[in-house]
Amino acid sequence: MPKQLLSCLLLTLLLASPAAAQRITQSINSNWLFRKDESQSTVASVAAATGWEKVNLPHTWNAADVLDDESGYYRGTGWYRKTLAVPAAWQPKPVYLYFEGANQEAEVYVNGQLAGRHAGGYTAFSFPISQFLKFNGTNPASAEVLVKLSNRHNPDIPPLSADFTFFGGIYRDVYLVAASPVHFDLDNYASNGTFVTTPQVSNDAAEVVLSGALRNESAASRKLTLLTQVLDAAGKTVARQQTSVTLKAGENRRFRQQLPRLKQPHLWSPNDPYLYRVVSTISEGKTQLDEVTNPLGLRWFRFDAAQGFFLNGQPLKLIGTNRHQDVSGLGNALPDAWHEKDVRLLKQLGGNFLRISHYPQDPTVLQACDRLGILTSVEIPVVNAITDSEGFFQNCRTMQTEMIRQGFNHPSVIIWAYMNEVLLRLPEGIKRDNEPGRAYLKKVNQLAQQLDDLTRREDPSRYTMCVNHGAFELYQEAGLTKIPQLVGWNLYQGWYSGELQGFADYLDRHHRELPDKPLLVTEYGADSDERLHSFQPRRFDKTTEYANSYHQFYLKAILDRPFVAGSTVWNLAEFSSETRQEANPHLNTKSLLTADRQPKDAYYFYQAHLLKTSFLRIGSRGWNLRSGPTTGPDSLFCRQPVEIYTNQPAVRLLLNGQDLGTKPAEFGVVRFNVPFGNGMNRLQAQATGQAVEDQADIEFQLLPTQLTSPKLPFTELNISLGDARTFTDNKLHQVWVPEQEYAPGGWGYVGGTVYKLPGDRLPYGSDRDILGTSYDALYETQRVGLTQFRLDVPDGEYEVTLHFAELEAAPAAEQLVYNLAGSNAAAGPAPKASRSFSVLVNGVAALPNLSTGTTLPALQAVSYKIPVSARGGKGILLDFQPQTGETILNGLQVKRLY
Ligand code: GCB
Ligand code: CA
Repeated sequence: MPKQLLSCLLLTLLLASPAAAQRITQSINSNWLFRKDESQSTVASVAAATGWEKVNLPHTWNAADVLDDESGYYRGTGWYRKTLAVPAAWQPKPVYLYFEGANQEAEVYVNGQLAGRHAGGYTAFSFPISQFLKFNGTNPASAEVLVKLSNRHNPDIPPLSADFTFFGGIYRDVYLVAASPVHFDLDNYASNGTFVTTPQVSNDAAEVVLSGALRNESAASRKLTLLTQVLDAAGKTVARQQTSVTLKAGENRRFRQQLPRLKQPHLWSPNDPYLYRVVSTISEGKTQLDEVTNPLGLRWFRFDAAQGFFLNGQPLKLIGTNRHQDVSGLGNALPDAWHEKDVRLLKQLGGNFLRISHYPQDPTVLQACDRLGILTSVEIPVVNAITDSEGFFQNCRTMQTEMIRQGFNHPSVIIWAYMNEVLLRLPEGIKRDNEPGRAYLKKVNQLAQQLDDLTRREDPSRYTMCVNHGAFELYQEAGLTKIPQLVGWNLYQGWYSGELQGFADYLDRHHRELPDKPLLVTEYGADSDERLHSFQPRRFDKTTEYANSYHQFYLKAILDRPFVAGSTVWNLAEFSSETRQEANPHLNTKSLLTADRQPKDAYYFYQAHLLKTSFLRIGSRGWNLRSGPTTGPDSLFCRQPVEIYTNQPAVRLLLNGQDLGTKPAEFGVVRFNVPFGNGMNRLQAQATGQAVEDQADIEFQLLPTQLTSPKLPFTELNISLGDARTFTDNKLHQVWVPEQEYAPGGWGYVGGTVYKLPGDRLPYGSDRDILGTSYDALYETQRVGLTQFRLDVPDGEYEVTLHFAELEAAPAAEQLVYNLAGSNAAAGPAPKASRSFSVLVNGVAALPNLSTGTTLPALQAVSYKIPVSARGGKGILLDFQPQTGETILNGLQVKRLY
């Protein structure tokens, strides 16, 4: 009988052998009880407590917390409990509780006894629990599992602070595992106890090595066979290695199996993510006792400081995004399918690289990357700062080890990183150039060196990386451009500071001054709130248009420089950052997708550059409700720009069937100035090269420039004061237009200035969270010191709504109660002398006493709706009369009733 057939037969026999000897893994996500507990209950007292809520895992106790208007979220203790019925047949088996992750400090009790503790919210952990189980004959053992969990700030656990929400909870899957007493190591940092390496891979051959440890927990010595097979995607065995081992009772033995070389291996790459499987079994005679399987992708790679990244000998520019585990409404408690969906959205973008930041994520993410062909960098959450304590250092080392061992067998991983912008927030009292500052940098250096050494020891086949913010000398001084093999830069020139060109200059500086150090642009991005648009986009205005020009500049600079090995946009999708204020409070909107994963324009722009198939897409998908004044008093259209993204040379655009001409693409973008008419506008774009086309319907609300124009009767007007942007409210089907100065026949303010924060502060308007509204962007801008607002509307009955928010206020005292960590919220403007003023509507003192603190509470949206008649051709006149301080107006809506 041929050998292969024999082994095949043997395998069949083995598989048919009693299942009881095999390892059993089952998720135990359903039917937990949860209780928030600030009173520091004990294990004994909490069990008797009332008020338990039924939950399923994954679960976070902050999902709703972050949706409300207020800043801050619960950072404290939560308890979980569940009663398990452990089958009697498991009595001889080692039983484990396995947590994919729980944020952030866990104590796990079984039947009242401590099974284990774990620090850190982003790596898996598992504890043996057999010793706590009380079996009684043929009855299942009942196991009362109690998990005490805290997401409170702990100076010894990273992250200390960061621009994302530290959702508390058991937010990933939990499993119960029962193994045979003889098994692969189950006590190795929650890894599966086996590690696949590929010391040599080429087009001709591949070497595969499996190492790990075997454990005999039985009372007798055992004669065992360890068999490892490599199966191809079709399930055919292409390599096998069998080893005999005798394990004494209680023995834990390491092993290393080198498999016969694979000839002409099918390589793994983003275009062809071919996966083999490595199946390893422990058997005793004909009985299989344990089995683990691992994915195997055969590839080799290197980074070059001058030429970038090479995969399988070919240059490959790494392009992609960062990604948080976050979906609004769910927080971090995502079902696996959400993780998978995000990776698919990156693949559909044309990306080949994911920076899994700022922490290791659900195992589903690396599984999906292996399968879909996305290369990855994974890091532990040492963000913004460190604590100079042995506890902190130890936790970092443990996390790094967990991350590496748990993710080791994923072919998608090419980088292990360990710090993100660690010098962004120097601790209190510490200045860069004072003695404590120098000592602090030294500590940071020591930690980096420890983590780098550890990583190279643990996994010499991947690269190490440290990710820095754009403070070149500071990171050099701390040694962080020297210690790791790769340097990642998070660069925001033209966003947080300076001009776009500063980005290109920074890259060139790195190349000039650190010519031997490969670099990646690990972050870059600009906030964009899909509701905000501008024709004079500028830094920090949060408009789609500014974000578009930012990405267009950055991608070009990246592609133009072969020494830039890769880049990842910050971020794939919008994510929760509870401490943020601004136009969209508690949300970071630097992303290619909205929180509901709808593409922003920039997503299409990247597709135009990255996809290999013909691509053409009209931008403005999220801006299909527009408004604007007629171009000149007599026309019935308004010209506004539209961007089209394509990898074709030129595009022809039709508006309601009428040809607007053909224009060439410049760096993937074709720009048209479209004369939008009132109502529906159908745009049809056709690429000249290939037969690829796209269509978009844009509704336009054309505004009369002369309000009495019979051609375009006045209906309503929504105006954002102190603002040069338009704001589309899709839910209410309304568009707010920027303020303008009054001109006879039209509408506008008289006098005053645009609200600006004191000094050279960046933000657009105020950057404060305005309470009592989800239209923060509108309330954050304001006209100050105006004397009138006039609208020369035709005679009729109207309703005017005036919107105010007192922006001059000290930071709210109750801010960030639970956020002991530093916040991103910039210190607000100092309180100013309070104001009081009145507004007369067509001569009537409709709002006689608007004043700070009473009718105008600080940072609170306030609006007043007032009916008004326009008579005798006098239109609507609002008079703003100050008593103390200056008058203000944030928004104005005028609607004709009849
Ligand atoms: C960064 C941080 C990231 C922030 C991002 C931002 O540099 O690494 O965590 O979210 O900037 O949006 O400011
Ligand atoms: Ca999971």
